[in-house]
Amino acid sequence: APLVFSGMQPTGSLHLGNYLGAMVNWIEMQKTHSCIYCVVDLHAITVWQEPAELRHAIRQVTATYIAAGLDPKKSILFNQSQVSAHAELAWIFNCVARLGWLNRMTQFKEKAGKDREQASVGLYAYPNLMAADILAYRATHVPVGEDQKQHLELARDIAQKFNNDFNKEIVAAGFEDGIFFPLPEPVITGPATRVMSLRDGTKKMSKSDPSDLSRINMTDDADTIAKKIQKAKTDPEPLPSDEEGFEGRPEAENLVGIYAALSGQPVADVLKEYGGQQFSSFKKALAEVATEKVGRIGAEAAKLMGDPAEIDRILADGSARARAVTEPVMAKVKDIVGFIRS
Ligand code: AQP
Repeated sequence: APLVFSGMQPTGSLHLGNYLGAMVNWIEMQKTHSCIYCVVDLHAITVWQEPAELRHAIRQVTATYIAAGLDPKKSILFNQSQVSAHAELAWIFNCVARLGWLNRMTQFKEKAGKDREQASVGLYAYPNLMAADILAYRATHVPVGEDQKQHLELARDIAQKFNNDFNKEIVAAGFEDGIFFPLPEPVITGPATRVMSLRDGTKKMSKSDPSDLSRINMTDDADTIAKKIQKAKTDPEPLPSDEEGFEGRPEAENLVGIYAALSGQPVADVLKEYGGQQFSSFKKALAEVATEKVGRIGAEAAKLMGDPAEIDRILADGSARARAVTEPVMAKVKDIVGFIRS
């Protein structure tokens, strides 16, 4: 049966890119699929996190998920470090994945920066942990933004290599088609699979961008959102009247794309309405839709943050349900690999 898995890092508060790129699909898929959604705290520490801030961010991300429409009764919602299968399977995958595969990962190159010698080993092995996140549940569908496409391909390669390397044991364990791990499919759909920085239309909107003006956080209030949109980089030309007019104008394309996604309209319709107008009037309309959507989610998340013990309880409950799924998978994995267990 299809099973959905996805996660986000508690490296700060979530932003509009996380929301439009992935979370909108998470919420939608709950209607038709069994879903498991994770706050990936083990991933977060691949770069330094202040412990008190990490603890706060785990709760904040959880609250934002719920405020955006994730139903913790229906879906499994938990934080990664409470389910040991993630780290255990990641180790096994460290021994399945090849150095050459990881050397090709562009996100590591971007995040490690120039001083690669100083990057953590965890940052390098990050994609193996991500493969473990998905495959510990033998999940089949992974709703993510565009930027995660390469990591998903690696997860498929790992699943395939594990199935091949251990074919004999997998068949002996009763999987006659030799498929123990399914090859997980990326679900990269929706109107905004790659939301760009408000300060630079060629860079993706990101939690780790040093400029807070580059992103709209899901915790921003109406004034902050309006200010960030007003300050968003644009060019001096009026809005184009069709999508071809975006050529060489990444900032214009990004702002119109965000507006279209938030208002649930095709980009062409937005351009029909605003084509030929100045950015000043368009930005007012954009601030309004953004405030409406983000403001509602932010306010609800803030309310939930008033009761951290309840958030911790939800995560504990989700973790217990997650462990119930991973335990039989890990028992099989250990048998297949040749470990002894009691
Ligand atoms: N700009 C974006 N547009 C569309 N989707 C995006 N995602 C992230 N940025 C955009 C999607 O959000 C999910 C969670 O991402 P993550 O928190 O695991 O880490 P990330 O992709 O590295 O996101 P950030 O914001 O850039 O975090 P930092 O700066 O901490 O690395 C994923 O599905 C991702 O595709």
